[in-house]
Amino acid sequence: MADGGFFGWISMERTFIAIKPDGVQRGLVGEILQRFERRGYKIVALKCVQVSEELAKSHYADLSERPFFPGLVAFITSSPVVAIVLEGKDAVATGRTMIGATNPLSSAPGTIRGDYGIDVGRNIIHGSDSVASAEREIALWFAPSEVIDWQANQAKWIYEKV
Ligand code: IDP
Ligand code: MG
Repeated sequence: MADGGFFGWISMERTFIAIKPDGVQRGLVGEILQRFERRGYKIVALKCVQVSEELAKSHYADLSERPFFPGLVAFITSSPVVAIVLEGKDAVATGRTMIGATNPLSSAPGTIRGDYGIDVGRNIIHGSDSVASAEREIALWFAPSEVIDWQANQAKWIYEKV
């Protein structure tokens, strides 16, 4: 993987992205993937998942005491989710920037939630909020064999040093 070149303190990372049931039902999978691909992020894992209650509760364990938790679990298990691992420089924080604020009404136009969403409980997409969360979520959603190490031929046209 790239060492980051001049901006070497920004590391190559993996982040967990999930297109939620609303994004899948609304036919936004292609548009969302295209944004990340065009930016230069590499897809290293991808699958369609009918989420179990167990997986939903584990994924959102930090929010289990919140009043909206039952509704969130019901929503995320209601219809398929597209689960993705993206790899690239600063993938976690830049992924969150591209996704936008939790409440779509507060998300800037140009972000995924700012372009496609209105209600907080229908905000289209999940993205890991830290490198530690990304590691936990990738391990929760994917078997190690489902996450692929591969070299993108275009890497040298995206990064100054590869
Ligand atoms: P994030 O997805 O931007 O990281 P979190 O605070 O981690 O936001 O919340 C996880 C998810 O829980 C949100 O994306 C949203 O789907 C849902 N959620 C958060 N706050 C609310 C709320 O106040 N009402 C309903 N759903 C909420
Ligand atoms: Mg979160």
